[in-house]
Amino acid sequence: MTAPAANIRIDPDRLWDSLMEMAQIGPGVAGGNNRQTLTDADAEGRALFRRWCEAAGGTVKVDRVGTMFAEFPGTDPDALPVYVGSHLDTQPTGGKYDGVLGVLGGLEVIRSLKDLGICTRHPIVVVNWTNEEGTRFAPAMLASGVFAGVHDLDWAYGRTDAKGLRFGDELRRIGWMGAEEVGARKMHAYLELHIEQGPILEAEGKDIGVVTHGQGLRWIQCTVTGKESHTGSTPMRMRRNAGRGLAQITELVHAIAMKHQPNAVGAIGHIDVHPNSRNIIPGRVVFTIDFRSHELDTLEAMAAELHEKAPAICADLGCAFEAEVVGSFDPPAFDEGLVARVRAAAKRLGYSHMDIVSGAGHDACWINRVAPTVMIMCPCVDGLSHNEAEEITKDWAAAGTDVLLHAVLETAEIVE
Ligand code: HGY
Ligand code: MN
Ligand code: MN
Repeated sequence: MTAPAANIRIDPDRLWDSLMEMAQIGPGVAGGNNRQTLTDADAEGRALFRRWCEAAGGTVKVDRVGTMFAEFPGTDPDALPVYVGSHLDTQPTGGKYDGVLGVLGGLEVIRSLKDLGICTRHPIVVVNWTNEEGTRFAPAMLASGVFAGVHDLDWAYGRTDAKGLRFGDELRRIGWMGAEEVGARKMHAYLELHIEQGPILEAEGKDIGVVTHGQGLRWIQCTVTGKESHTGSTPMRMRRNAGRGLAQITELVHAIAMKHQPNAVGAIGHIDVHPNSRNIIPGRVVFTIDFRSHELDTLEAMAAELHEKAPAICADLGCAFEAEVVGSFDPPAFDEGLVARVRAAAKRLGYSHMDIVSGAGHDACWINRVAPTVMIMCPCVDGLSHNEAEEITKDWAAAGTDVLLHAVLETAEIVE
């Protein structure tokens, strides 16, 4: 493949302006975003993205889980398209760049090709995957999981949020349930630009992360059932306090992760206490454990220890314990040829770079099962993400998108 000349670059100001304009939609309360999947804010962000893609000459198609595919033709209509993208949905206290940089970076690649008058043999498609975050409707990466054949469409439609609203009903309500069969598309390659969401690149002074692997993940939803009773008049020896089960399992999760350092991680981020009244002993606590490691045997050992020890902890407290795996994927290794191409692009462009394993999960982790896939990362300030204070610099955004541009051009083949 012909490598693009080093002076082929994107327009950093246009990219940054697009990021800031999208950030106006579904604003948070502290400078970030709350544009959760299948909310009216999500619908508004989708409409803006569609307008931008159509203005750039694209045709936007939507599949049955609402994923958006903005198609830009190549010179060879029979060539499989090169896909670039990520997600526009955010956490409830999310940042302006998680996912959004990958979608709008993909659009910036298209806009730059038009500016530069560059054509490619393969078509290029910019993707916005529905519900990457999994915070409103578990699991994370739901739409890309259906696309990759990991989840069944009807199972996805039946996922419910904390209010009992169904994914399929909410998708229809916001008007983004498309007709296209999910997963029918074949890809020549998939490339995803994403902020690191961790501290490594900034600490090492690197502009670019060449992502060789992702961490595997296990989301284990636990239910501890004790007995609601009066916090004042129930003798301590008679209590069946589900809250103590949560407290002891929280410490168990931490201890299990600390056994597998330096890479394994474990925490509990989602907790529902019932009835959550100041003067009632918790009768039921539902919470989700998030274990991750880039080593499959470590991941499986952490989950096994939890399943072995948690029931005994709860039995000692007079409580019942149930567990359900609500999210799971094994550590992905990305396409070696594409990884080498990303590394060479960073070098050609003069950007400092290093190989890295993605700590967070991404749609690329599922798409890696059905197409040659690679990720490109840029640093974020203090490694902070899933926090409204998430920040990156314009230079970091531009560097990552320049590398994406070059990797896409080599993969889609420039037509002289
Ligand atoms: O959970 C994750 O790793 C991703 O940010 N959804
Ligand atoms: Mn993300
Ligand atoms: Mn995220």
